[in-house]
Amino acid sequence: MEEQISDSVEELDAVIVGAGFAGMYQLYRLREAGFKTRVIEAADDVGGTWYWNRYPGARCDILTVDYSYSWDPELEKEWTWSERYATQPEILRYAQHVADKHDLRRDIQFQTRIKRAKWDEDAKRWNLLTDQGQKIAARFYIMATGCLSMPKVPDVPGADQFEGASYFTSGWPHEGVDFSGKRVAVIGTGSSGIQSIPLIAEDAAQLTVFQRTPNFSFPAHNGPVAEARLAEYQRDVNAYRQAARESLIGVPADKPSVSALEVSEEERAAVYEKVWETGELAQQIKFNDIQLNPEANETQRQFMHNKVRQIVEDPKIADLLCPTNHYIFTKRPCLDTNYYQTFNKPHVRLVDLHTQPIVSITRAGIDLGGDEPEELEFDAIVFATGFDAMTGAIVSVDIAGRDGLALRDAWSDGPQTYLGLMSAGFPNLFMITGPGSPSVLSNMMVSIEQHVEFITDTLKHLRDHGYDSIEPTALAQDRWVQHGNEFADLTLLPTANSWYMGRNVPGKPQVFLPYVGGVGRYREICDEIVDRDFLGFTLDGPEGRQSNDGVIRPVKPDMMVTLELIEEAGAPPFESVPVAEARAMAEGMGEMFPPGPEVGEIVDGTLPGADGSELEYRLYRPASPGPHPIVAYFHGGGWVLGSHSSDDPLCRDLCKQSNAIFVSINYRHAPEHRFPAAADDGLAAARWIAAHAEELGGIPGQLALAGWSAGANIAAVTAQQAKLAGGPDILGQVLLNPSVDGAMDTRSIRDNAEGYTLTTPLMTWFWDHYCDPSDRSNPKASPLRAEDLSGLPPAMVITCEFDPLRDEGDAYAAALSNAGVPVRHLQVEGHTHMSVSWVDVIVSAAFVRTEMAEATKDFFAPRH
Ligand code: N01
Repeated sequence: MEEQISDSVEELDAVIVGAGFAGMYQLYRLREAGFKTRVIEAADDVGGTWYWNRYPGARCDILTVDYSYSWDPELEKEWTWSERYATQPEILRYAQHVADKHDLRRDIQFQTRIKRAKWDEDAKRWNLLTDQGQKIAARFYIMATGCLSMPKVPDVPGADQFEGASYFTSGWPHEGVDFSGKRVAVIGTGSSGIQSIPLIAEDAAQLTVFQRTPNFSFPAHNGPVAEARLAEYQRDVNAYRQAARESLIGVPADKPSVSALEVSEEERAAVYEKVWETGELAQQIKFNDIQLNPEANETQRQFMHNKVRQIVEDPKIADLLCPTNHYIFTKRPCLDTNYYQTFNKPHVRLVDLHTQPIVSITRAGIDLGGDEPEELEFDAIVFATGFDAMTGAIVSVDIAGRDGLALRDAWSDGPQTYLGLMSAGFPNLFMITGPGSPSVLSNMMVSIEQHVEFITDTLKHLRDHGYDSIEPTALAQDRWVQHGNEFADLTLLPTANSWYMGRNVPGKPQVFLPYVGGVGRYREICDEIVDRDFLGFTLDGPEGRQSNDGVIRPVKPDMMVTLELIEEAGAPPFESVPVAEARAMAEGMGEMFPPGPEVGEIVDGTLPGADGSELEYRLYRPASPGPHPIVAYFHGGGWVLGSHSSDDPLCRDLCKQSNAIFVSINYRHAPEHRFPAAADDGLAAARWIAAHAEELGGIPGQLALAGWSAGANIAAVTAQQAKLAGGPDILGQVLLNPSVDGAMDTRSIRDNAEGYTLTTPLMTWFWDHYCDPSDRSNPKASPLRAEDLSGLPPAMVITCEFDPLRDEGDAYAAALSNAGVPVRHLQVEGHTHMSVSWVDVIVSAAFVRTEMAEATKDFFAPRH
């Protein structure tokens, strides 16, 4: 009520909401750094999720040695966990111990909630109002509200009519609940249900479990922490913690490098059995494609089904407990103690809500519909129905940012954040483990500590440099959201009806909420942003404004991961070894890539080159009945590497998609055959193919050219030479990342010739092998230098944002167009010189090949 609102305004540097592990550590750090800080907490003590979730069986599902603070070395020594997975009371005692030890409670205001938060642009402060009517003005407002703290409103009709006792796992009575002799219903079989059901079954006279979706659950094998694990940890605690920080999910674990489909069924079964026995979620993923490939995923899913069928005696119940509507690991898997065994007990019943849906909760119990309607009576109903995850607690506060923009509105289509830490339009508002950060896909302790340290260092930086506000730029934020979505879309994760996707809350926008790139990579990104002078942030203060707009990690995630793998492999650069060795290396690498799609037929043959020598070719024929148009294709490899078969996957894909024959030519290579051998072979091959179209299965007169990189150079030169020579007739040219100018003096070379495989030394090596400096301005080497481009065949030119050759390709597309040549120019965002050629590896570039195929079809059957 208005009259209860205080007139006075308390001034603080920072207000933190929430006294869980995030808020406690944030308070410790900010206080230590000299910021006047207060934590506002709704509960009457610390602990956050561990304060509220007191249901029977509540434990962590990450080993507690991992799920503990690493920032206090004394604490590491003085606290010993009694079990691998500590119970909720023990974890709460740990939180209380930390609060005592560091005297945190003196700066925590309990039993208080923030009701409203409004940004004051003039004062550069947040004006906060608590539910106690208290006004606080704080420069920084930090939401440490947890990812799973806002219980989902039960969307079961009649929930408020029930006259028996109702309990929520997310807000369990502190005094506990005695279920002995009671008829108990549990709705929900997520982690909370799966942990509590076995213990409730021990007490209750009857237990009925209402299951909408079965979950995957591994046995926790709880007990004392394994000696080996403890020894690994104690040997060098700091190294262990560092390994966790650099890992994928915040727990030290080997990175899987083998596909589940690469090993035999027996080997796979042995691996799954072994990880099942570990009882650790963090060790379950041992193959690199489990979260990417449905077929690979199916192997572990089947293993899990078999386990359930071995444990559960009634085959019908076992079937119901086997998840079939989502892939394993696309929902948070559970850890249990005797969950499946519980269904062998005679007083425990499983109701499948798909065949017997809940019609209503009634005064006496639950009415079921479907084929077998029933009216069931209960003394107690337990709702284990989950949370409005990741965004619920943040948008539940009335937050108004710059120009009164409501956070709720800004996020109406899903959370808009930069790094899951801040949101544009809401200066100085931080979220710890917010949506867009690894958060719930990681060991929360590791992610919490990283965010707390990032925020603390940022606040210190602002103070030290005279800034009083910080906010992400719209561009940086949009591209971060895009990056997160693209990363998630590479995996199977968005396919499930999970709370990760917001699908458990009716009406919630469906976007993948956490960042799937992993904690190690994410940490590197955050560090790089700071190193690059707060890239993507605007810092403002009385002494000036710094807006370092830009995009972090703009390369598409699949390309980014592939580049990282290449770097880790540490192969020597091609130009550092003799040519023969470089060719062997290139061939070996090619063999590691997926083969590309099936085509109708592949035929190897020879044709005469410009000097009369025999050139090998490989012909790719579509599966459809012929004859087909023909594309003469020139492979990449800088005129030095590669052969008629080295772009096999690309040729197969283009052949299949364009329904044209592709003839890939092994033109003569440098340094054995220097300029203009390859260029001359291009024309010779085109002529021969035109003359022999019929016997190749082609349609006479239907010939186009295509090439990639140096091969696109040959294709472009061949088109020019054919024009000058008056034939053969070329109907079109597809130039993928063409090398068209030996001057090597463009911005894209300066920007992209490091870190994206095609480097300046390598390009120089190629050019030097291919031709003398004096020849480089010859249009037969640098087709961009041709004086007259008019009358050339229609072209499709593809250039990629992170290709050093981008600018020369763009220039060639523009020059062709200016000369009146019909040009389709595709400028591909977020990709590199290699992206389009790596078929079935860089899936985000697959659309480019489809466009290339469409253009090819158009050459042969113009639509206009
Ligand atoms: O919630 P959930 P949770 N009618 O959303 C069902 C963490 N956690 O509290 O799957 C009928 O997973 C719902 O069905 P469906 C952990 O990250 C950790 O169990 O939507 N059923 C589902 O079965 C976890 O993932 C630990 O079809 C309804 C269940 O309720 C996260 O918290 C322990 C329904 C909800 O499962 C959330 O777990 C506990 C309806 N109207 C939790 N609405 C540790 O071990 C929902 N359901 C650390």
